[in-house]
Amino acid sequence: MNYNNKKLLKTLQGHKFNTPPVWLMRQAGRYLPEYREVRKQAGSFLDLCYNPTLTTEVTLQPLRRFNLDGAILFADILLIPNALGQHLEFKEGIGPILEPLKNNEDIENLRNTEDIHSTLEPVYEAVTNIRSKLETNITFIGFAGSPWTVATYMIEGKGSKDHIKTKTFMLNYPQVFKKLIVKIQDATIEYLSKQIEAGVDVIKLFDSWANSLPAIYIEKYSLEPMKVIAKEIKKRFPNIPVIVFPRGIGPMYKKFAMVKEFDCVAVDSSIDLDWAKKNIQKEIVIQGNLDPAYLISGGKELVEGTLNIVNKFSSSGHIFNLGHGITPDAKIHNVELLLKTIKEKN
Ligand code: 1CP
Repeated sequence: MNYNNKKLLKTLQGHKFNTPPVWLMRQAGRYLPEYREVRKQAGSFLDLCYNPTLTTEVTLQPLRRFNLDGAILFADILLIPNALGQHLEFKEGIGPILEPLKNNEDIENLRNTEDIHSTLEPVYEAVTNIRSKLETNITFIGFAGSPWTVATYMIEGKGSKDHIKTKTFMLNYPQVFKKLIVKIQDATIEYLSKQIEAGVDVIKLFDSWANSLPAIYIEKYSLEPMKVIAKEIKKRFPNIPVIVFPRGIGPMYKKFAMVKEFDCVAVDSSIDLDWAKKNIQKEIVIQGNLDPAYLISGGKELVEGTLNIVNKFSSSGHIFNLGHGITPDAKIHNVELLLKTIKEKN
C-alpha cells in the first residue's frame, strides 16, 4: 500500500494538518448528472452495484469534479442480506424491498457465511479496479452496514422510521435475534476482509438506525457487534483504521469514543460541537458534522456553518464530513463552495 500524502488516512493515524481532510457521505449519487446518466445505463440499482466497470466509474465521478481527500466505494449496505440469500430489489421512488425474515427457520435458511463471496465478487473486482485508478493522495474507504441497521432491513423488509417490527422481534425472541446479529456480523467480517485485500485503506461501519434502539440496548446491539467486527479486522489487518457512525444517539456517542478498536467516531448534525470536542474528540478522531441542508441553501450560512465546525475541531483529530448523506437536491456549486472554504482557510 502506498501511503503517499494520504491526508485522510494519516489523520486517522494521529497526524495533524492545517486544514482537515474532507469527504462527503453519498458523494457519489443522484445530485450528480453524470451519476444519473450511468444509473440509467445500468438498468436497476442492483445491476449498477454488481457491475464493476460502472461502479468504478461512479466511485471516481465526484473525485473528478471536487478536491476531496477520500473516495468511498460505490455499493450498498443491503448487498450483505442479498449475498446471504435474501431477495432484494430497489423500487423506483420507494426504495429497497426485501423478502422479510419472520422466524428462526428463515434465519436458519440464510446462506453460510463462506458462500457470500460468489454474489459479492463484482464488488471486490470493483475495489481492485478503483484502487488501480486512484491518485496516490486519495484515501480509499470501504464500508458495510452495522449488524443492527442491516437487521432492521432484513426484518422490516423495507425502510422504516420506527423499526417496530425489528424491536418487537428483538424483545420477543432475543436468542433468535442474537443469532441473526451474529450471522450478519460474521458475514460482514468476511466481506470487509475481501474489500481490504482488494485495496481499500479504511473501513466505515454505517449504523444509520442506532437511534431506533432503546438506550439500554445500544451497547448490546449497536456497539458490541461493531466492536467484534473492528477487533477481528484489526487482528487480520492491524493497519486498517475503522470509522463508526452510530447515527442519532446523543450522549451515548461517548461510549463509542472509549472503544480502543475504533479509530474514529462520526457524529450527526444534532451533536453540539462543544460537547463533542470535550467528550469525543478528546478520546478519538471525530468526523462530521455539517447538516446536508446547507448544500441546498448555500451562501453565507454554508460558509459560516463550515468554518464554525472546522474552527471548533481544529486543535486535534478531525475529518470534515456531513452529519448524514448528501441529498439529491444538493447543488454542485455549493459542494464547490464548501471545499473551497475548507481548503483555502488560513
Ligand atoms: O437510485 C439510486 O441511485 C438510489 C440511491 C442510492 C445510492 C446512491 C441507494 C439506495 N444506495 C446508494 C449508494 C450507497 N449507499 C453508498 C455509496 C455511495 C456514496 O456514499 O457515495 C453508501 C455508503 C450507501 C449506504 C447506505 N445504504 C446506508 C447507510 C448510510 C445512510 O445514508 O444512512 C443505508 C441506510 C442504505 C440503504 C439504502 N440504499 C438506498 C436507499 C434509498 C436506502 C435507504 C432506504 C431507507 O430510507 O431506509
